[in-house]
Amino acid sequence: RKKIISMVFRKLPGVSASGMGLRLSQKFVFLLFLSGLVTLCFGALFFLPDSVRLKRIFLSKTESQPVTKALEDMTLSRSKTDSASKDEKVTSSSNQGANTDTSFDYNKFKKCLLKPPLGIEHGKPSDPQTLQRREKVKEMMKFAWDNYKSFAWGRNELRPLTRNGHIGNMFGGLRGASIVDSLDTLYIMGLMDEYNDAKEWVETSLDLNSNGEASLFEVNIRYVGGLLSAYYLTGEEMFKRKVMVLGEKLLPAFNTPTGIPRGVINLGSGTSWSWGWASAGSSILAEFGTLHLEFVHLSELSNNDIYTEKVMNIRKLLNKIEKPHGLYPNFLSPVSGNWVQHHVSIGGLGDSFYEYLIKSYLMSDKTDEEAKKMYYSALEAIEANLVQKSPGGLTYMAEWRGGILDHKMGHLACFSGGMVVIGADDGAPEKRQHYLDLAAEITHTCHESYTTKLGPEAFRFDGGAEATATRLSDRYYILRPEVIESYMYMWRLTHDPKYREWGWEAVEALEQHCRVEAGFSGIRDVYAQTVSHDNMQQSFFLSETLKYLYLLFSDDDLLPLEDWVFNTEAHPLPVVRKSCLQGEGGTHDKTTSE
Ligand code: DMJ
Repeated sequence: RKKIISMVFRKLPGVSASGMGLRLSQKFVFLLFLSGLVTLCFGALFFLPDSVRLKRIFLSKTESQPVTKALEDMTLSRSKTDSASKDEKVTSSSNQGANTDTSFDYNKFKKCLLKPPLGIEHGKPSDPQTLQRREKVKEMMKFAWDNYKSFAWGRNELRPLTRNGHIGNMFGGLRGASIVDSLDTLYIMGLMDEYNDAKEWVETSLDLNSNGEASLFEVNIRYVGGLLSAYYLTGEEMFKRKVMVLGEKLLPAFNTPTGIPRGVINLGSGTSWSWGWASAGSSILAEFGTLHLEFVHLSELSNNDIYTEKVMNIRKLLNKIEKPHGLYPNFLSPVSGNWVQHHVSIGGLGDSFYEYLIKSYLMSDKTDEEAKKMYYSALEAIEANLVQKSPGGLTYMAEWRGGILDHKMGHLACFSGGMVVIGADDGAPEKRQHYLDLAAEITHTCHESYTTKLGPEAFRFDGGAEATATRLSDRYYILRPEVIESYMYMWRLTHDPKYREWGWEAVEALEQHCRVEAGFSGIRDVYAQTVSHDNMQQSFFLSETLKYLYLLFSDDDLLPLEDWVFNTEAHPLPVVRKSCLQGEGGTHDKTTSE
């Protein structure tokens, strides 16, 4: 420091070499220099990309808003129960004195459902064969769960061959992904002992004070989605308290120049950044575009608009930005708000963004006209640019790279049969039949890719290939749900029995190829004669694959589509009936409620 000061003085003209005057001016100049330095340092910190905490302290009142409102709610609901866990107690102490009752009225919510609330008897099929198939799926769930409980309890996933747990690095130190992902599946299947074990674990052991690097998308779809649906299905306040604490921890990810969140967030510090593999620090369409359903419900439960504002801001930007041929590329800069690459896909990196547009419309009780408009225009652009017919007559969705088509479809893209069919009714009347046909054709293509009754990660339509994986690296199957998901929606909306038959083929194949002594495992090559297991029971197998199979063999009154939309991890979230919730409540025949 001395060196710097003397350098500064040496350059200052007019400073006398001796006496009082010199000491005073030296002090003055020194103070001036020091204050300049401090200002510079603070300024620089604000412009660092991850200066989230500083911004929180010094800027915007809206950043602190969720804390107060969400906690008001929690404080009030906590007075009804004394089982709040450590993480909730810590935050509640900062909210002494909140006294406005903003808590969500669960009973009113139940009255606003069109079909009566849940009971485990719902959906029981009268036909004995279907019932037997449904029981089989329930047995598979119990088997997967029991093994997870025996060998991996509290870890994120089960490794069924080595009989141990897997933690991974997607959830920022959060544990028990398989437990949170399974809550609603166990509940709707009536596996009540298992559900109660899961609930107790969430209550006593789900520690939200973790400090690791999490995928915003994965934590949102699995943990936030799982806790929200557990709350809505059961009315257990504990799930609501947990999800509000977690929801708030995700908010700093939106502190970017555009409000488009980055992909990775440290749940402890709130610092966020982009995936190293995402080009030029971009955010991924399927990640920032798959928050809407959960965030709207976080606002509903907390009576705080901040969550809805965050996702509506994303939508505003997407609406404004120019889209090549009406398409949405997969990479967007959270700094400039511009597309980074022109790669468009209905599979990985793009998929659930489109899904959430139509589901936002449906979940809003068909009032969200903007989501509706965006969905049907996106679908039109997809049809014009991506939908193809193979020489063998199979309809598929190719990928688009700056105008050049890659004739490949991922397993992930097979959800789109289900997406197109749930949106068929609300499109232009003259398009209704067309959408039903398109959904059926895509689902048929995906079924064709299941040549060994399970299908590869990606299949191609070039060089003579017809829905087959031509590369060894594309031949794995990791217990993914998308094809079965489309069977379930196609069944619900057409009641064509072939979808139940196709679902049953998948059950038999899962039993034959993926069931091992201690759980279910993915396989490395769906075409190989001798099976090679990947030693992983993914949490989405319990959350999605088995749930969709169970629903496929259930009657339509189990989670009726008039009342529920499924998030992209198959967690059911209720349709928000604003006028009913704000009024007297009660849309269904009260004699059948409870
Ligand atoms: C799930 O986590 C979700 O379905 C997500 O949208 C895509 N990937 C997996 C299942 O394949």
